[in-house]
Amino acid sequence: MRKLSSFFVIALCLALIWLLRPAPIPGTGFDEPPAQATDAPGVVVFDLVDNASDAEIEAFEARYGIDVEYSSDVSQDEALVRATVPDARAVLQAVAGDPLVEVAEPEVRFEATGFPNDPMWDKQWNMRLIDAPAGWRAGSGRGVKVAVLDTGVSVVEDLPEARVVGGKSFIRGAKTPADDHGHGTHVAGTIAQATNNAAGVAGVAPEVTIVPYKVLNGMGFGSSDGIAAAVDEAVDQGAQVINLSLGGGHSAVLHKAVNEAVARGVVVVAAAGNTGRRGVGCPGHAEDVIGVSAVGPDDTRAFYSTYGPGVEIAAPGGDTRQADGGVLQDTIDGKGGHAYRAFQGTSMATPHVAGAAAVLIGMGLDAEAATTALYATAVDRGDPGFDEVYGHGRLDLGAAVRWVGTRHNGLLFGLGGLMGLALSLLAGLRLRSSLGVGAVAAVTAGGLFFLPWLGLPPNALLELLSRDLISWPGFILGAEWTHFPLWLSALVPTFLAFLLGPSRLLGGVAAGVCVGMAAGLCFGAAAGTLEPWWFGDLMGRAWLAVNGVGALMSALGVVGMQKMRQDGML
Ligand SMILES: [Ca+2]
Ligand SMILES: [Ca+2]
Ligand SMILES: [Ca+2]
Repeated sequence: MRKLSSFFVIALCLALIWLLRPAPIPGTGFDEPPAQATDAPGVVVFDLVDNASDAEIEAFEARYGIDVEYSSDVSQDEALVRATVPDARAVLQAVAGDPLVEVAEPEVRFEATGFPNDPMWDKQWNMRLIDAPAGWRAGSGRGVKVAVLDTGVSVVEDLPEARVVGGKSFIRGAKTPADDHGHGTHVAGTIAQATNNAAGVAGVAPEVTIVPYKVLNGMGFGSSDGIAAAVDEAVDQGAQVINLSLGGGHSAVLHKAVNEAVARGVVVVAAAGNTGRRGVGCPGHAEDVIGVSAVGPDDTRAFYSTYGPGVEIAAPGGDTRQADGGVLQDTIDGKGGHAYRAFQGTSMATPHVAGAAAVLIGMGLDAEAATTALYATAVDRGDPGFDEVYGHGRLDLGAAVRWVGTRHNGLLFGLGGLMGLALSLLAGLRLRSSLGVGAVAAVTAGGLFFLPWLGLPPNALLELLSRDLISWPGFILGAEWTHFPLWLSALVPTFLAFLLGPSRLLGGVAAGVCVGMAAGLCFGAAAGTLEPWWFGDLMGRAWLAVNGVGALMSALGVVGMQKMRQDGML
């Protein structure tokens, strides 16, 4: 019976972890897709089986009709070689499965620049102000559809074709949603500019898909019914965020369209306007539409920004009167080419918010939760609290991402606590002991995640205590140690179980740590948030799951010992 219920607990906890797993939480690095080979001539790099003999390498060359050389004069032991080939993709396909080849890839160019390597990054004060790099660490809005309703969007050097998909023109005479003005492409660039591609500038959410809807003509004008129709269409096509860097007099038709979009779970973001006065235009004034006012490089309201009821948040719109004070993105130059242009306006502020919302949605939040996170973490500017000029405050994507991370720890805290309590109660421990095990498990799994909210002066110890035990090596030794496989295993829990399990005082603590670690490991396996070294994704998850169950077994052992002690059998 005891055995049966123990297995039942394990199954229940694992099912809970799987069901409650949230969206992936940011990893520690910028997750670049692997380099793609083209069928053009190029250099292919092969990591051959270590200490491959000269004869083996010569046979390899003969097999594929290529001529390899060592990558450097010390590469012989690692058998790292390179070859210039006429068709890189064909060669890579041909060598796939060759027992001599450990890894093969097209040569990847690296530069000795910082991150990101976009050469004009230093002019992007706006991206630094909102902490856009935090968004890149959080997945860059991968897989999220952002509809840009504007003058159209054209593919330019720093906005690759793969990022701009589908769309439609609602302007008579314009067959496609291509841009014939420059405004829409610039706006799309702020959201999705190719980032860390060693060209041009960066964007807030470079992995999103931009769906362009041309609702403004080449002069920058459009009509309320065309815009309303495009809003409906964008929602029908599955857009999760709609960017409206436009505004005008009140339109009941447009008002209804945006309200319906929000009701259907879409984040709708609109510019407050550029009148410099009080009185937000339509559709930004709509209650459920995120109205965006603009700040300049000094982080105060830009001189042109409209304010008043309807503004929910502020974001960088720039001030081109100052040197490098505008918002710099890639757009069409009107002569068939492209140019990096600095614009200003609430139109430029709006896509920062749309991109930030897309990053949060990409982390697994729904529209409402993403909006809440943006509001809750905006940096308060102007009058204390909510005000008509900055709304909830100025956008801070870094704070929003961290806020979501805290929620992740909060969830693990609850899960770990529940598992510890259930396990102990089902094993027959008294309520008081069970609560103790649950409490230790909760803190182990989620850390004292609420500490940052207490308003204490920041210090490293508080930060450490606010983290889950699994992330401690990453915090103490450096981010890469977060994924050290021997820590992400049942090793420490099992050791603790043996060492402290028999102790009357510390047995419960050991059981709690085991359960907390088990919760963290199983959660990592389910959500894919932990990536142990040496393993691929699937093997890594299997490692975490097996070790999570192992840690749980250790916990069961300790709890069993405690029960025997309780019954006077030990
Ligand atoms: Ca770029
Ligand atoms: Ca509003
Ligand atoms: Ca304020």
